[in-house]
Amino acid sequence: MTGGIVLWGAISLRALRVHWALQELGLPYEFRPIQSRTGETLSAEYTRHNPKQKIPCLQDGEFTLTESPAIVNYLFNAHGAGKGVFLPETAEEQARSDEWSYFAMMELDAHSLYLIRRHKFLPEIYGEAPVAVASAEEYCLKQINAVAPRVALADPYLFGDRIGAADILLSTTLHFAQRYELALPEPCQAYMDRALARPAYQAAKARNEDLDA
Ligand SMILES: N[C@@H](CCC(=O)N[C@@H](CS)C(=O)NCC(=O)O)C(=O)O
Repeated sequence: MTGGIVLWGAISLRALRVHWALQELGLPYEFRPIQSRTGETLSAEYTRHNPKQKIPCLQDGEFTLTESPAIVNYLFNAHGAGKGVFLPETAEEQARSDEWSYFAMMELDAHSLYLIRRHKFLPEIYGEAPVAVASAEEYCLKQINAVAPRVALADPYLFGDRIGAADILLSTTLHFAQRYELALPEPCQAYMDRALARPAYQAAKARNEDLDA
Protein backbone atom coordinates (compact mmCIF):
# COMPACT_ATOMS: atom_id res chain seq x y z
CA MET A 1 0.00 0.00 0.00
CA THR A 2 1.67 3.16 -1.23
CA GLY A 3 -0.67 5.70 0.30
CA GLY A 4 -2.45 6.26 -3.00
CA ILE A 5 -5.74 4.86 -4.25
CA VAL A 6 -6.13 1.11 -4.84
CA LEU A 7 -9.22 -0.45 -6.41
CA TRP A 8 -9.96 -4.14 -6.06
CA GLY A 9 -12.39 -5.64 -8.56
CA ALA A 10 -12.52 -6.49 -12.29
CA ILE A 11 -15.08 -7.77 -14.83
CA SER A 12 -17.83 -6.63 -12.52
CA LEU A 13 -20.64 -4.20 -13.21
CA ARG A 14 -20.42 -2.95 -9.62
CA ALA A 15 -16.64 -2.47 -9.78
CA LEU A 16 -17.20 -0.66 -13.09
CA ARG A 17 -19.10 2.06 -11.19
CA VAL A 18 -15.98 2.76 -9.15
CA HIS A 19 -13.63 2.68 -12.16
CA TRP A 20 -15.97 5.21 -13.77
CA ALA A 21 -15.92 7.58 -10.79
CA LEU A 22 -12.11 7.38 -10.67
CA GLN A 23 -11.82 8.07 -14.40
CA GLU A 24 -14.38 10.87 -14.25
CA LEU A 25 -12.36 12.56 -11.50
CA GLY A 26 -9.02 11.95 -13.24
CA LEU A 27 -7.59 10.11 -10.23
CA PRO A 28 -4.62 7.76 -10.75
CA TYR A 29 -5.09 4.39 -9.04
CA GLU A 30 -3.55 0.98 -8.66
CA PHE A 31 -5.81 -1.80 -9.90
CA ARG A 32 -6.06 -5.26 -8.34
CA PRO A 33 -8.08 -7.17 -10.94
CA ILE A 34 -9.63 -9.85 -8.76
CA GLN A 35 -12.94 -11.32 -9.94
CA SER A 36 -16.04 -12.71 -8.29
CA ARG A 37 -16.64 -16.47 -8.28
CA THR A 38 -12.96 -17.28 -8.97
CA GLY A 39 -11.99 -17.78 -5.33
CA GLU A 40 -9.88 -14.60 -5.43
CA THR A 41 -12.23 -12.72 -3.09
CA LEU A 42 -11.81 -15.51 -0.53
CA SER A 43 -8.06 -15.04 0.04
CA ALA A 44 -6.88 -14.16 3.54
CA GLU A 45 -5.37 -10.91 2.26
CA TYR A 46 -8.57 -9.76 0.56
CA THR A 47 -10.77 -10.87 3.44
CA ARG A 48 -8.79 -8.54 5.70
CA HIS A 49 -9.86 -5.65 3.44
CA ASN A 50 -13.42 -6.83 2.88
CA PRO A 51 -14.76 -9.52 5.24
CA LYS A 52 -17.86 -9.73 3.00
CA GLN A 53 -15.53 -11.23 0.33
CA LYS A 54 -17.15 -9.21 -2.45
CA ILE A 55 -15.88 -6.70 -4.98
CA PRO A 56 -15.43 -3.76 -5.28
CA CYS A 57 -13.27 -2.50 -2.43
CA LEU A 58 -11.38 0.80 -2.39
CA GLN A 59 -8.35 1.85 -0.41
CA ASP A 60 -7.55 5.56 -0.24
CA GLY A 61 -4.44 5.80 1.89
CA GLU A 62 -5.35 4.24 5.22
CA PHE A 63 -9.09 4.48 4.51
CA THR A 64 -10.79 1.31 3.24
CA LEU A 65 -14.35 1.32 1.90
CA THR A 66 -16.74 -1.24 0.41
CA GLU A 67 -20.20 -0.97 -1.23
CA SER A 68 -20.11 0.56 -4.70
CA PRO A 69 -22.59 3.42 -4.03
CA ALA A 70 -20.72 4.45 -0.89
CA ILE A 71 -17.42 4.39 -2.77
CA VAL A 72 -18.72 6.45 -5.71
CA ASN A 73 -20.22 9.05 -3.36
CA TYR A 74 -17.05 9.11 -1.26
CA LEU A 75 -14.83 9.69 -4.30
CA PHE A 76 -17.00 12.56 -5.52
CA ASN A 77 -17.17 14.17 -2.08
CA ALA A 78 -13.49 13.66 -1.21
CA HIS A 79 -11.93 14.35 -4.62
CA GLY A 80 -14.58 16.07 -6.77
CA ALA A 81 -14.02 19.73 -5.95
CA GLY A 82 -12.85 21.69 -8.98
CA LYS A 83 -13.29 18.69 -11.31
CA GLY A 84 -16.38 19.97 -13.14
CA VAL A 85 -18.69 17.32 -11.66
CA PHE A 86 -21.96 17.90 -9.82
CA LEU A 87 -21.58 18.04 -6.03
CA PRO A 88 -24.72 18.69 -3.93
CA GLU A 89 -24.47 22.05 -2.15
CA THR A 90 -27.74 22.15 -0.22
CA ALA A 91 -29.60 19.67 1.96
CA GLU A 92 -32.27 19.45 -0.73
CA GLU A 93 -29.74 18.68 -3.47
CA GLN A 94 -28.08 16.05 -1.27
CA ALA A 95 -31.49 14.52 -0.51
CA ARG A 96 -32.41 14.42 -4.20
CA SER A 97 -29.08 12.79 -5.04
CA ASP A 98 -29.65 10.26 -2.23
CA GLU A 99 -33.19 9.61 -3.49
CA TRP A 100 -31.90 8.64 -6.93
CA SER A 101 -29.01 6.65 -5.48
CA TYR A 102 -31.14 4.64 -3.06
CA PHE A 103 -33.76 4.07 -5.74
CA ALA A 104 -31.15 2.65 -8.09
CA MET A 105 -29.48 0.55 -5.39
CA MET A 106 -32.54 -0.72 -3.55
CA GLU A 107 -35.50 -0.87 -5.90
CA LEU A 108 -33.50 -1.85 -8.99
CA ASP A 109 -30.14 -3.40 -8.03
CA ALA A 110 -30.89 -5.22 -4.78
CA HIS A 111 -34.61 -5.98 -4.94
CA SER A 112 -34.87 -7.12 -8.49
CA LEU A 113 -31.77 -7.14 -10.73
CA TYR A 114 -29.53 -9.17 -8.43
CA LEU A 115 -32.29 -11.73 -8.07
CA ILE A 116 -32.67 -11.92 -11.86
CA ARG A 117 -28.89 -12.23 -12.23
CA ARG A 118 -28.62 -15.06 -9.74
CA HIS A 119 -31.64 -17.15 -10.69
CA LYS A 120 -31.92 -16.53 -14.44
CA PHE A 121 -28.28 -16.23 -15.51
CA LEU A 122 -26.43 -18.25 -12.83
CA PRO A 123 -28.92 -21.06 -12.00
CA GLU A 124 -26.10 -23.61 -11.75
CA ILE A 125 -24.88 -21.75 -8.63
CA TYR A 126 -28.03 -20.24 -7.12
CA GLY A 127 -30.80 -22.55 -8.37
CA GLU A 128 -33.78 -22.04 -10.63
CA ALA A 129 -36.62 -19.80 -9.43
CA PRO A 130 -38.77 -18.94 -12.47
CA VAL A 131 -41.68 -17.47 -10.50
CA ALA A 132 -39.37 -15.20 -8.52
CA VAL A 133 -37.54 -14.16 -11.70
CA ALA A 134 -40.78 -13.28 -13.51
CA SER A 135 -41.98 -11.33 -10.49
CA ALA A 136 -38.63 -9.48 -10.20
CA GLU A 137 -38.69 -8.60 -13.91
CA GLU A 138 -42.22 -7.18 -13.62
CA TYR A 139 -41.30 -5.28 -10.46
CA CYS A 140 -38.13 -3.81 -11.96
CA LEU A 141 -39.88 -2.63 -15.11
CA LYS A 142 -42.70 -1.09 -13.07
CA GLN A 143 -40.14 0.89 -11.04
CA ILE A 144 -38.19 2.01 -14.12
CA ASN A 145 -41.37 3.07 -15.92
CA ALA A 146 -42.49 5.01 -12.84
CA VAL A 147 -39.39 7.24 -12.95
CA ALA A 148 -39.19 7.53 -16.75
CA PRO A 149 -41.02 10.92 -16.85
CA ARG A 150 -38.51 12.35 -14.37
CA VAL A 151 -35.56 10.80 -16.20
CA ALA A 152 -36.92 12.48 -19.36
CA LEU A 153 -36.19 15.83 -17.68
CA ALA A 154 -32.47 15.03 -17.30
CA ASP A 155 -30.68 17.62 -19.44
CA PRO A 156 -28.44 15.87 -20.09
CA TYR A 157 -27.89 14.51 -16.55
CA LEU A 158 -30.05 14.42 -13.43
CA PHE A 159 -28.73 17.75 -12.11
CA GLY A 160 -28.00 19.51 -15.37
CA ASP A 161 -24.85 19.66 -17.44
CA ARG A 162 -22.45 18.21 -14.85
CA ILE A 163 -22.42 14.48 -14.15
CA GLY A 164 -22.95 13.48 -10.50
CA ALA A 165 -22.52 10.38 -8.38
CA ALA A 166 -26.24 9.61 -8.71
CA ASP A 167 -25.87 9.58 -12.51
CA ILE A 168 -23.17 6.93 -12.28
CA LEU A 169 -25.32 4.81 -10.00
CA LEU A 170 -28.56 5.19 -11.98
CA SER A 171 -27.10 4.80 -15.46
CA THR A 172 -25.01 1.74 -14.58
CA THR A 173 -28.04 0.15 -12.96
CA LEU A 174 -30.20 0.82 -16.01
CA HIS A 175 -27.40 -0.82 -17.98
CA PHE A 176 -27.69 -3.92 -15.75
CA ALA A 177 -31.41 -4.01 -16.58
CA GLN A 178 -30.72 -3.84 -20.29
CA ARG A 179 -28.03 -6.53 -20.01
CA TYR A 180 -30.57 -8.70 -18.22
CA GLU A 181 -32.94 -8.38 -21.18
CA LEU A 182 -35.40 -5.79 -19.83
CA ALA A 183 -36.67 -3.26 -22.40
CA LEU A 184 -36.02 0.27 -21.14
CA PRO A 185 -38.53 3.06 -21.82
CA GLU A 186 -37.17 5.57 -24.34
CA PRO A 187 -36.23 8.36 -21.87
CA CYS A 188 -34.25 5.92 -19.74
CA GLN A 189 -32.56 4.39 -22.77
CA ALA A 190 -31.60 7.85 -24.09
CA TYR A 191 -30.35 9.02 -20.67
CA MET A 192 -28.28 5.85 -20.21
CA ASP A 193 -26.83 6.06 -23.73
CA ARG A 194 -25.74 9.68 -23.10
CA ALA A 195 -24.05 8.80 -19.84
CA LEU A 196 -22.32 5.68 -21.14
CA ALA A 197 -20.99 7.57 -24.17
CA ARG A 198 -18.77 9.67 -21.90
CA PRO A 199 -15.02 9.07 -22.49
CA ALA A 200 -14.56 8.42 -18.76
CA TYR A 201 -17.06 5.54 -18.91
CA GLN A 202 -15.32 4.09 -21.94
CA ALA A 203 -11.94 4.31 -20.18
CA ALA A 204 -13.45 2.73 -17.07
CA LYS A 205 -14.93 -0.14 -19.04
CA ALA A 206 -11.53 -0.87 -20.64
CA ARG A 207 -9.78 -0.81 -17.25
CA ASN A 208 -12.46 -3.00 -15.63
CA GLU A 209 -11.79 -5.61 -18.29
CA ASP A 210 -7.97 -5.39 -18.20
CA LEU A 211 -6.94 -8.51 -16.34
CA ASP A 212 -3.26 -7.86 -17.08
CA ALA A 213 -3.26 -4.61 -15.10
N1 LIG B 1 -23.73 -4.19 -2.47
C1 LIG B 1 -22.43 -4.52 -3.02
C2 LIG B 1 -22.56 -5.78 -3.86
C3 LIG B 1 -21.22 -6.29 -4.28
C4 LIG B 1 -21.37 -7.57 -5.08
O1 LIG B 1 -22.35 -8.30 -4.98
N2 LIG B 1 -20.33 -7.86 -5.88
C5 LIG B 1 -20.33 -9.06 -6.66
C6 LIG B 1 -19.70 -8.81 -8.02
S1 LIG B 1 -20.60 -7.63 -8.96
C7 LIG B 1 -19.48 -10.09 -5.95
O2 LIG B 1 -18.43 -9.76 -5.41
N3 LIG B 1 -19.92 -11.34 -5.94
C8 LIG B 1 -19.16 -12.41 -5.37
C9 LIG B 1 -19.94 -13.25 -4.47
O3 LIG B 1 -21.16 -13.00 -4.31
O4 LIG B 1 -19.34 -14.15 -3.92
C10 LIG B 1 -21.89 -3.35 -3.85
O5 LIG B 1 -22.70 -2.64 -4.49
O6 LIG B 1 -20.68 -3.11 -3.85
